[in-house]
Amino acid sequence: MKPIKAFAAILILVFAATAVNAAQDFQTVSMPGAVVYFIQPVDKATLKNPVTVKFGLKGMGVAPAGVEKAGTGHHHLIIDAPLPPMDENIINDSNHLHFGGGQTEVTITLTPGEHTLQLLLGDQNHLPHNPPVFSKRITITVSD
Ligand SMILES: [Cu+2]
Repeated sequence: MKPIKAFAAILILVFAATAVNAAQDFQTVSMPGAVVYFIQPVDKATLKNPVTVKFGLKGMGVAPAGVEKAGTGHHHLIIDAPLPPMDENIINDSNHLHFGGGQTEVTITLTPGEHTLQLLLGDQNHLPHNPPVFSKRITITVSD
């Protein structure tokens, strides 16, 4: 490798490492061992509308959006979508519901058929924690 190319490669590496650190710097640190999970429904459940979803959280606390308090966050319910980027504010749409008031359950109406649900904790700025705290993705069937 010619010296100029080696220098360019080093610059790119330094820039990439800085970018990774920057992403971690603005994220709220999660508590070690924190777990978010569904109290209900259970995975592979068949249900009728309306569907009540209850959010469980161990090892961290729930705080409303906008409240900066270490070891806390608020719930996001992801419906029929993959996990969003972990270093960006969680999108707010019909597939990504925010519970910025600190709610720990919701009752929703879904179209009949199969749906996936997943929980993702976000900090006061709707940003996933570092490391992120998300549940297993479950599948439910709505029968009516
Ligand atoms: Cu949010």
